[in-house]
Amino acid sequence: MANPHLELLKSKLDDANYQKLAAIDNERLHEFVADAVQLCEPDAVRVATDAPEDMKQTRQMALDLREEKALTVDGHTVHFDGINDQGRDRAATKYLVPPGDTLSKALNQVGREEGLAEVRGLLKGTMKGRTMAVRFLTLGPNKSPFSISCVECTDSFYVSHSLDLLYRQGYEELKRHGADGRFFAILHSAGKLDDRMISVEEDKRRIYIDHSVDKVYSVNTQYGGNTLGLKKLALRLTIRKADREGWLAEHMFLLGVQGKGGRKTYMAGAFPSACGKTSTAMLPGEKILGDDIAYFRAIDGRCMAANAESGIFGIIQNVTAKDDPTIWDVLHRPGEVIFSNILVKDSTPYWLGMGQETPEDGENFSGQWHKGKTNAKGAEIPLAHKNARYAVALHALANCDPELENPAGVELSALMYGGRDAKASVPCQQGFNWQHGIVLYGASLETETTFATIGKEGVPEINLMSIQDFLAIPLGKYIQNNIDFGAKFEKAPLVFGVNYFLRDADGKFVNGVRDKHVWIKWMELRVHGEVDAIKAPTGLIPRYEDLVPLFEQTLGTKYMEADYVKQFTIRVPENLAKLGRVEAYHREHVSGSPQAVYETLAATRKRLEEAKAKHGDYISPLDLMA
Ligand code: GTP
Ligand code: SPV
Ligand code: MN
Repeated sequence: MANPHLELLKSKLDDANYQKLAAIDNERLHEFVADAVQLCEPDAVRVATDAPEDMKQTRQMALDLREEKALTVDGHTVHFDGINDQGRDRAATKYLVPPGDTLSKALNQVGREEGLAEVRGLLKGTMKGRTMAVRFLTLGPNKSPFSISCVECTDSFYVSHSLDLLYRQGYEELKRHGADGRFFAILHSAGKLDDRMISVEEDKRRIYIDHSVDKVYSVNTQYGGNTLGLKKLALRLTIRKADREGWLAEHMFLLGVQGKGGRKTYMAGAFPSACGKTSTAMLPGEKILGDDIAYFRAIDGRCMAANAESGIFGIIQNVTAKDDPTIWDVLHRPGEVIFSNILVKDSTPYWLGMGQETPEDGENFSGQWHKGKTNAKGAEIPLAHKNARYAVALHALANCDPELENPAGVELSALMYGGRDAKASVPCQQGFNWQHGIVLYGASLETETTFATIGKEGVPEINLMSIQDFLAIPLGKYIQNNIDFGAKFEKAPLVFGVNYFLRDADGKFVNGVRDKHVWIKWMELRVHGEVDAIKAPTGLIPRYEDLVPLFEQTLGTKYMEADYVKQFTIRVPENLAKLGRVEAYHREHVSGSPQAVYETLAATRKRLEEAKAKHGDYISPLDLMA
């Protein structure tokens, strides 16, 4: 046997599992798995192929190991993460930077040698007494220009089971590529577990991105965002690959918007974590194609888009029968669903804001829970975590777009950026052109931190294009790539800025949660050139008379002019203050930020000041029409 890694694998694996690895002619694969075995020392290794029996066995292992428990509805299970392991851990996530290489200082990083020694030290022997799963999955549709092979080794069968719901099987795909097959490698261990099967060494949680060799390490954590290798761990590697190859990997949903005469218009949208991607992608009556990660490629002069994933790891808080009928249905009927960090009572799941009565006790992320229970700091523990989630395959949704597996992707007509901006941006506006929208709505995105990451909630921050947590290339380069991408098309997608979180002087949201559907319908008409818009200093805003019928048709409500004025008034001081913060951020943190950013910010400031001289600090959209 020429390959020493295969020899090692042969000595450690039973024959059936060994044969599955040996059948793939790829030395790097054998090296990766052999290294994982030697480092983590599992008692057994289970290699899953694309076979349905393997998927069934993975799910059964998660139950047998008590990483998941069955719920009443057939196919439903629950998994709990540790009380302090309920979101992505930004502080513990670092890039391993090889000597001589540099990354923007806004990115968390450590020297490669030092980081490798640390994380590999933490992984040493972690799988003793356990089984390691070897998983083959693909990002993007199979057999397509978008496909990226991934291999994850993990000792968590909850993680392994979740991967089956969220991604496409990729064993045959990698086998087909053979010796030429490149793949992203992810090694995860939940580390030491307590008797509830929960990772206990939270101070030793590490998520290290070894981008120079397309590999990620994750240890002492179970929360999906820190452990599902194909989600945000691989996204960091994908962004580098996209940068090298001239395409874009984005933190965006993909939606097929239904229009006149049966036409379908595809839109994408970037919102920071817990800021509205899933909620927008699931709008009733439209077609969902993706809710978290999208790839864009220029193919034959057209902007083609595909979903990196094929499932949803979605926030369950505030999912109600009334506002979210499609997912509500999936969460109540038989079929595979993994609930995480919800409340369970009598094998039934409950969550915050579900619009119905909830029990006073049960099991949740803190263990046995009762109303009034407090945590170590004396604060009351809610019945479920705000970041409690569900994992389901997209095809379980009645309105899943039929193009999900189309290897060519779909043609994109519009994209949007939005965050939690309480003060400045209007609910919906269109950029004057591609570059203007990319800079003013994407590269200027200011938002508030949310429960999706560990740490304080509600802290304002700049989050470039809603993707800053995952950027693995210099920030300025990333912005320039986005600007350049639009120039590849004769007709670039329209770029919109939205804000679902604008508040009035009393701190109340000025929009209802369903209003976003109207903005989407307005954008659809803009794409087809069927409505006019008003030129405001920050972009093109909708006319009242165009929104009235859209509110009527989409939501069955009467849209009042006073509401329109309140929502679309241009708040000059707030916008100027925001521009100041954005510019200071770019100057200080975004090395190499494109000149176009500074020019666009300056031009916007000038337009705001001129409008202010004419109309005052708060400009009614009705005044701009004149
Ligand atoms: P990740 O999965 O973390 O990337 O987040 P996401 O962008 O998919 O977030 P999601 O759509 O699940 O929204 C998260 C939160 O925003 C939920 O708690 C929603 O209730 C809230 N939300 C969504 N839309 C609106 C809205 O229009 N108004 C308000 N006030 N809240 C909203
Ligand atoms: C996010 O935090 O943006 C998510 C959930 O979509 S996860 O990345 O899995 O934590
Ligand atoms: Mn996300």
